[in-house]
Amino acid sequence: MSIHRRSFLKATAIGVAAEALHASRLGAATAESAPAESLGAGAFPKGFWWGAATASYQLEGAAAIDGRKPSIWDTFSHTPGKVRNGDTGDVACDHYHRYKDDVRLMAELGVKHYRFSTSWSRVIPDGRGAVNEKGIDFYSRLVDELLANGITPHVTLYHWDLPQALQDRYRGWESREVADDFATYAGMMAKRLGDRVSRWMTLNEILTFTQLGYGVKATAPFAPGLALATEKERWQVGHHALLAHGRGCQAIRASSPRPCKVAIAENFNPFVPVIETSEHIEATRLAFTRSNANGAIIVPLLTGQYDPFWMQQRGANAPTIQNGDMETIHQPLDGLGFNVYTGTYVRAAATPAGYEEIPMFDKFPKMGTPWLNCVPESIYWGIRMIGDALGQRNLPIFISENGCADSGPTPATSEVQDIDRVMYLRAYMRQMQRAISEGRKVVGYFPWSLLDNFEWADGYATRFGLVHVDYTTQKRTPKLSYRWYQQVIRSGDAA
Ligand code: PNW
Repeated sequence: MSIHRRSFLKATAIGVAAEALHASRLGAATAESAPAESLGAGAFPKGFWWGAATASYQLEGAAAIDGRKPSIWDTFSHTPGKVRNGDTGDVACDHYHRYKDDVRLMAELGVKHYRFSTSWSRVIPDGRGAVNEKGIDFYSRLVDELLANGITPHVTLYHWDLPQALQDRYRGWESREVADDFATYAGMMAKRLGDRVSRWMTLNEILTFTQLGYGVKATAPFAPGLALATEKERWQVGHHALLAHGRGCQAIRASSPRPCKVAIAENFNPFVPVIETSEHIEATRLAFTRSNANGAIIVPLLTGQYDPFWMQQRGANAPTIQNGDMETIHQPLDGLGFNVYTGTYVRAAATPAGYEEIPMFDKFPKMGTPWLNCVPESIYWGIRMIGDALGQRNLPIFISENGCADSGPTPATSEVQDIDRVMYLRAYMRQMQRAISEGRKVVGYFPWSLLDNFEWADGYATRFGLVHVDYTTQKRTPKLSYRWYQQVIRSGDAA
């Protein structure tokens, strides 16, 4: 086994020399120092994707440059009172102009895979119709820069920044028409970049952008910030997003000049058994399919049917499904992106659903931001339940996002000692490795995020980056977690 090969190598003179060479190249350790950071027993599969993730509106900036028109997030962030401190994505990390520096940061980190999203309103400014060549050109240059640095692009086509023109035309995701417009956009991107990009994701986190964008009364936290009157309308919006995913998959495959792989990035709720006994594991399995978060999205995506228990519970509030919709939604997938931050503990209970969620409390350990309860087992159980609850044991899963906000001080001049993030990532990665060691098909890991960036309604005050960004000077400073992850990649690749 490769792990044996590695311990053997280390015991030899050649091994020591190789370690020293590695160390001096990275400049972070000496020949005498301890072996590179290891996540414990068990090797990572050969060719495991070590990556990093970002999204267009959160880092690009250049909001009104080279023909880009507003998205719903431009409108929302410019509406007083919607985003903390009145922050907007107008400049963000100015990645549009600094992408070469950022690719260099990735190369130094050692990642061979990069997940980013394309801004629909940069490439089709009115949402439908004319293509903006300057917008395409930016992504084309970015892809070339990545490839020149040995980094594989993984492109997400929708990370919440719908062209405002489509919101104005037919109220965005409230209309079925959005599925056709998304498919046209997705097909166009596959056609234009598909000679160099072969890994696609359709949408990011359907439940988040539909329920938080259209479904929270009074203080709607996410764009477009419309509180729809009924629960049925909210689930209908989700249904339209599922349709857009299905139509998008078809369009990508039909338009790509080369064979390509299509996935989606979802933050299904990774329920965790309170104690790992068979009764609580069974409760976890029930929660996994029956809960609101999963029954409405991941279940139909992967099985072609809304969860029957979930449908029955919705009653008259269930979404309206037209003939052929479920077939459209249920496209074969080449992989599943799992965005994982936190989880919900469950136990067996004599309730109609057969389980009970354990409520979280204020003092439960949290990471940097109030919603982020530290639940490392969530990554293990999420991966496991895609197999055990949905029968998808052969579907390759990659962690498309995992990370936390800083909770300590973030000095702008010296390295940020984000020991909290290191603790968090180490704990989650070990749980991912547990799943791998049990034979679950986990093919990659993309921490969120490469850089501090525009954290939606939290603005710039909440920082998720491995690299600190000083928004006044745009200076990038790798944090301790960046150095740590560099060592993990090195040790993972060597194993
Ligand atoms: C993700 N939750 O959203 C998004 O994909 C990123 O754009 C975002 O920056 C990142 O997480 C950090 O927030 C989430 O409530 C939103 O569990 C909410 C949750 C999880 C992820």
